[in-house]
Amino acid sequence: MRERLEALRKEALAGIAAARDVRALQELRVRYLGKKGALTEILRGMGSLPPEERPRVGELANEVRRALEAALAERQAALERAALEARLSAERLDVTLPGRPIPIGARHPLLQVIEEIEDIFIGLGFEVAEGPEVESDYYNFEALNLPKGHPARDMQDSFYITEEILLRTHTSPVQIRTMEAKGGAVPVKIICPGKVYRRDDDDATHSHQFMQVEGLVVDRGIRMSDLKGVLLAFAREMFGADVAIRLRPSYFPFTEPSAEVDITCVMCGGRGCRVCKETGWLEILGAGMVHPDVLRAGGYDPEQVSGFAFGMGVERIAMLKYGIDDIRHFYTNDVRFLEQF
Ligand code: 2U9
Repeated sequence: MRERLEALRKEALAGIAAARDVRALQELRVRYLGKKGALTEILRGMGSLPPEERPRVGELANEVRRALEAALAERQAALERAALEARLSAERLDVTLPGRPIPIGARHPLLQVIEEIEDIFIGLGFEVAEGPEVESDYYNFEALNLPKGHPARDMQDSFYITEEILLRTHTSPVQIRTMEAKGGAVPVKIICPGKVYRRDDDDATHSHQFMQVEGLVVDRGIRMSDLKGVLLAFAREMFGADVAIRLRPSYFPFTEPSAEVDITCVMCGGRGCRVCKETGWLEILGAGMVHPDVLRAGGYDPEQVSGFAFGMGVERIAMLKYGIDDIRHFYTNDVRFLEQF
């Protein structure tokens, strides 16, 4: 019996030492120490021993049980330590690795140019006014001296929603609305940035939807020289201190007299190049003295006050400033284009 116990100890300790995981250990525990295990099996045979041998064999059996329990606990601890270590080294983080860059967006170049234009005019004492993109025929045309059937309505083919409602073709209705809201008070000194819509075929220089900034000043004694001074200040801040402007006579229904405004070519400084078609000048604006009928439509007496107005296409300004050759770049949202600004 003693030999059987010693053999059991030897075999069990070898098995425990060789166990590869906690499950295998658990199986060994059941096999040797469980209710139907090998040790219990041997102890059942105690009855056949002579009584004087039983205490010593019993003691040996307890010693073997303690030894196996100790070996199981120790092996279990070692296996758990190894498993933890393996997990920790598998999950190790290298905190010195450079982080993954999070690409951040940028403001759209057109928005940047609009804000630059706004800053310049705010510096000259203007306020920024905004209004609806869906307009009535009255605010978009009628109040601006463009009655139904006026040939200039053909120049701006429009997106009509109903007979009387359309997508605005310019931001001028905002100026009419602002004058109305002022109830005849002066001064009016506003710029109106925003989207406008025209039924054009899209190409490198035309878009059916584009951005405008228009401006309006109404006060007592406003003269054409005020218009010239403001536009010269704007052109110098926008394109450089050494640019000059020139005014060419033109026609708009809402201004009289009207002018187209050029700056000296930003590419060649006025010497003549491909961009300015060898003229040395680039057209950037339309402008003029507000027509008396338009002042009246806004609630002002043209005998008491006068005003000037101007309008520019933001894409054109941005294209000239940054040398962009196709207006469609602004609307196709290719990040390789957008991230350059
Ligand atoms: C009111 C009175 C007058 C706004 C004006 C222009 C001249 C002009 C064009 C420039 C390029 C439009 O974007 S564009 O195609 N605009 O030439 N705009 S005067 O005149 C106004 C506006 C409102 C009450």
